[in-house]
Amino acid sequence: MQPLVGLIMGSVSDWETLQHTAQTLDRLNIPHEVQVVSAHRTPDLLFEYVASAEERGLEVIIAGAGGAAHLPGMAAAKTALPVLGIPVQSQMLNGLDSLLSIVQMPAGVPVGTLAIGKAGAINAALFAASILGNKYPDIRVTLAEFRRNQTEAVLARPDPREG
Ligand code: RP5
Repeated sequence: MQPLVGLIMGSVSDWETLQHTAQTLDRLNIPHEVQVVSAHRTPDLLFEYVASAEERGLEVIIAGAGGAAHLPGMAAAKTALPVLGIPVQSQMLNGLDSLLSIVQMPAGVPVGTLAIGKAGAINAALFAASILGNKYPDIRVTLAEFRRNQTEAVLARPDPREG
């Protein structure tokens, strides 16, 4: 199926976090592609990837990076597609560096910034589903089902002492 989401990350080391995005997209049946594209190590590839994203049929870009995490911001600079940024938890500063690098965009070039780490990785996929659900009824239905199951799972176990 034609990918609707482009999931990119600054390094293979980001996959440990970003795999949760891919798994959630799989769970929601959202076709996606995955690629390592580094803002610093492969800047030309980044520009080519993002500049051609729309004509290749991508409708959302999810970019995860850690440390001096310029990937989401630079991706947003090259496309008007929605770009969601996931701050990967860095070793030295626990991801606060990643978060601030991604969230503090200048007015005019937005990145939808998620939480640091696994929660942000999962929520980026759910956010993409919300965006795509406006156009694709199947995705809207699948997302509603995901939310319903989540609610039922919480209601089914009100007392945490019971397994
Ligand atoms: C960033 O630098 C990547 O997104 C990664 O989170 C971080 C470290 O990369 P590696 O040195 O592990 O390749 O560009």
